[in-house]
Amino acid sequence: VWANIESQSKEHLNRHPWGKIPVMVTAEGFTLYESIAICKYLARKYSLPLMPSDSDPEATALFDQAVSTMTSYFAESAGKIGFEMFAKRFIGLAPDEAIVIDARRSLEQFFDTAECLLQQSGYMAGSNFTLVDIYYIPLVQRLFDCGHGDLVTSRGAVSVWWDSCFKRPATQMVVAATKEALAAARR
Ligand SMILES: N[C@@H](CCC(=O)N[C@@H](CS)C(=O)NCC(=O)O)C(=O)O
Repeated sequence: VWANIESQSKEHLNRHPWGKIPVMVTAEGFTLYESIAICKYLARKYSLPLMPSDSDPEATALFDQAVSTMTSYFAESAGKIGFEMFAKRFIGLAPDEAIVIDARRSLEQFFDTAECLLQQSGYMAGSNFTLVDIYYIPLVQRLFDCGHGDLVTSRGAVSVWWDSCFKRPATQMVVAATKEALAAARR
């Protein structure tokens, strides 16, 4: 519903030519869309210790590699499960089971590889919590909401990684705010 009405309004398309969310507009009128770009901008602007310094090319390359890994091998499948099992419910449509099964198969493979990497590194872009871990949080939370949390809890290092992301106060605030927004949408 939102996609058809709100996101295609002229006002929103001026902010985001593809009619998606999120998009941010600062008090000074600087407009930016694409969640990865927005997070990087905020981390740079406020000097948050969430990504390597530009003066370290190798660390920056490994960070970029982890961002690309997330977008290429995780986000699409996790997004499909979220869309089929969560978003569609709000517009009264049933999930397409074949899409869910296929996406889950891809995620099994993704988390098998992530398990090996996380056993060595602890976090998605190395040994520190970074923006890349933050990029995963909403979609992993959505997998739990959709009954696919076992993809995470059945794997030791993935589970430890998720617990350390989930227990962070900022994550807890986002989870609580999301629950509140969903309850309001259902009322
Ligand atoms: N790559 C974009 C994805 C944007 C996106 O697909 N947003 C979804 C919500 S999570 C949306 O706006 N859906 C409404 C639509 O497709 O019309 C980002 O990370 O910002």
